[in-house]
Amino acid sequence: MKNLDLKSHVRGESIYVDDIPLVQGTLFACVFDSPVAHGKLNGINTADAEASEGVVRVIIAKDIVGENQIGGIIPDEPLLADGEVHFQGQPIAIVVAASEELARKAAKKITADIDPLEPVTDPRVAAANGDLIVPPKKFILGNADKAFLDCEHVFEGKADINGQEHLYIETQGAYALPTETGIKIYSSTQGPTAVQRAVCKVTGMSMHQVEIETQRLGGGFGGKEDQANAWAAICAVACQITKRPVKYALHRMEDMRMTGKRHPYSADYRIGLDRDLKIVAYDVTFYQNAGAACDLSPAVLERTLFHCTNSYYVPNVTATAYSCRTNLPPNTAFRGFGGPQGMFVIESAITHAADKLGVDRSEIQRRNLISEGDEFPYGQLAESDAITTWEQGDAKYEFLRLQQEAHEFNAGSKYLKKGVGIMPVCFGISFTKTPMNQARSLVHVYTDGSVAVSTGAVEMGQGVNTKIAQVAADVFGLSIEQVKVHTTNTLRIANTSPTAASAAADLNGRATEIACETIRDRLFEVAKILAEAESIEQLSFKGGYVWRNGDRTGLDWQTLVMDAHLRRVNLSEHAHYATPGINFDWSTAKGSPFAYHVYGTAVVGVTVDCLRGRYEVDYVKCCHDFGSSMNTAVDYGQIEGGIVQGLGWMTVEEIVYDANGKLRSNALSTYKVPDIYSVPKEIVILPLETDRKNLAIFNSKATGEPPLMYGIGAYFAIREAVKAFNPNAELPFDAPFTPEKVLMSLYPASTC
Ligand code: MTE
Ligand code: LUZ
Ligand code: MOS
Repeated sequence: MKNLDLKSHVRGESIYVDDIPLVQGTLFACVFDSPVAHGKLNGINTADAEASEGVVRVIIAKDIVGENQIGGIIPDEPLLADGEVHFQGQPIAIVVAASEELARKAAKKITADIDPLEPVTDPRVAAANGDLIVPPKKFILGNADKAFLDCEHVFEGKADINGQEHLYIETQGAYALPTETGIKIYSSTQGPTAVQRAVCKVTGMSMHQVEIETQRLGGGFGGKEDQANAWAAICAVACQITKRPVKYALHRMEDMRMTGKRHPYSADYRIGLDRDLKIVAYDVTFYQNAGAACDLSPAVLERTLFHCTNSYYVPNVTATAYSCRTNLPPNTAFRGFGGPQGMFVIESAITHAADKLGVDRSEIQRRNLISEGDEFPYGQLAESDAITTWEQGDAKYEFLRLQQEAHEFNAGSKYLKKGVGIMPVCFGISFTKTPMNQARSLVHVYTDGSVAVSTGAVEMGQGVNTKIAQVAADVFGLSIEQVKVHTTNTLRIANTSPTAASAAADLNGRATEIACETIRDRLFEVAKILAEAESIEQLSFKGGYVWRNGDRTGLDWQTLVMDAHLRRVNLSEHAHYATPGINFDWSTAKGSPFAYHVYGTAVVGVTVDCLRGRYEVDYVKCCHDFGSSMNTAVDYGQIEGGIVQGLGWMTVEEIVYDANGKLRSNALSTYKVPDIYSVPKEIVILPLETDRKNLAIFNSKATGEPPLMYGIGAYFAIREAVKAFNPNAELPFDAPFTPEKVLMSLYPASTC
């Protein structure tokens, strides 16, 4: 079963915000944003813009009817700067004009009177200044301080990880229309309810006046979990003031400049091992670069802690995390949500130990994989293990043979060197904030037998609508063509969690399953009469027919549905699902927050050109825990995409802000992403064979985020290859490993 959007994508018929037919009288917004990263905002000169051709209105902070505030977790983010500016790209004024071009032209005529203040871009400097978004967070398991005293080997060091631009193909955007009750907004958002709340805040309207509609996204990757809010709020404010429809679809460079990215982190680690290379103690401190406002940073920070020991069992852990306020655009959710950064640090610590002890890093990795029943630092016990994917991957791909092949190749090659990196991954599925793990589904069976489903899930390319349609088709025994999954709309489905945490198919799929089963059971009662069955247990639906005791009856689905309607049976259902059995208590920093974990192990092979510093990824081969996939086409696509996105983050994608907080990598000419020529030559996926039951929809585990972290293996593979060329290289743990950094590390400084 392929992704249902396939054909409309290929034909160019899929509708994104910028494709919505415009209503007569539509105006266009454009933002004037801060040219300075930190300063006192004394005044804004809008007169020239106001006099500019086609301009209907210029809006500044004091014009906002409701509150000038869009902060979700903490109210620390004005929609429009007022009195101060905190990052380059911070919206200051909104120009509303008759066309996109005229709005942009006018916005260029605005100037701001700003007294610059010293910007801070380094999270460690912010932490030293005491400038934290929230108080530090900590996980403690066992007693690391005490355990270090008995360790045979102790190593400490520092690891740095850069951010990542989301680069969704569809940029941020929204289209607001005035309605009789309030306002309707088409938004490219992962979180229609989050947009609704932000719009209510800035307009002063109630939630029942505000309708948010989302057809699909041209990618979100976390970048539209929270950060779609601002653009919808801007359109809403302009719509409310002008009483006209207002649209804003950002240009790529506006989007790159004004929106936040994956959080960069800097971390200090200390790792202690015993004689048998068992990790006995781990102490880690994370400095998260949150940017200028809270956004989702505390939740991201928490997931960094949740995944700070990755797939390993470490009995004594102290993990501390600081969310540091800097003068960068507020950083936000990005596939993995802080988890990948936590994992990179322990992988660095293990590699450090391996280097010093003269063993292969995979030896330390393998000896410390978590077993069923082991305790994570947050108190949950592993309901499964990391050893099985490692062993099944090893059996199929022969890790040692791959490593030996690389060594043999290197012995006979002067300037090309190969490296191999193994990367086990363990990722918890559920929002770590327990109340967010709920969803609703609205299912209608129409009298012609067709089925319409609405849920809170947002389709963003990950195939969630295909999976939801499969659920309904499966429960009713219909073909997928008889089911349509409709737009995500806050009038049909209220109080939604964002489509995030890889949990959308689980949560919304489960709610859909419950709704469909409720309708199915009502229909069984009718079928029992029509098909003359003794009990409903004898009945089933398959292939558009009612079956009795395993035999097809003459009663077809459409006849049954119409008959049920004439008997006044309810053919609609609105169902609710909440993940059972999960909890987390921050007062003790313990609990069982995850419905289950996804495990996997990848082996990544690279070849480095040691004259030029360039490299190629030869292969990524993984053994991945799908549970039992309900859609292999979609899930394999998620794994391939996740791997390439993870590789990009670890290798070529480099975000550069200068000391003044100006984004230098502000376009695709200066920010490199993996293209078709730089993706791995080979990606092999081996599904883990397991019959374990889990809370996933149809026992099919989430695939959205976990595969991204296989990309971390490439960093360490490149490092191996560099060491093969220059065994004395000084190799700090500082991702991404760009070709430039590789080149600089291949040769001693004196020869460059
Ligand atoms: N795949 C595509 N094609 N586009 C996306 O934007 N987002 C990722 C992942 N895969 C994304 C994607 C992220 S960050 C998440 S959390 C999950 O999809 C969300 O969808 P799911 O919960 O249905 O897996
Ligand atoms: N979003 C969120 C997430 O709000 N909470 C989470 O735990 C999470 N995890 C992954 C991605 N997005
Ligand atoms: Mo994904 S970072 O949970 O949107």
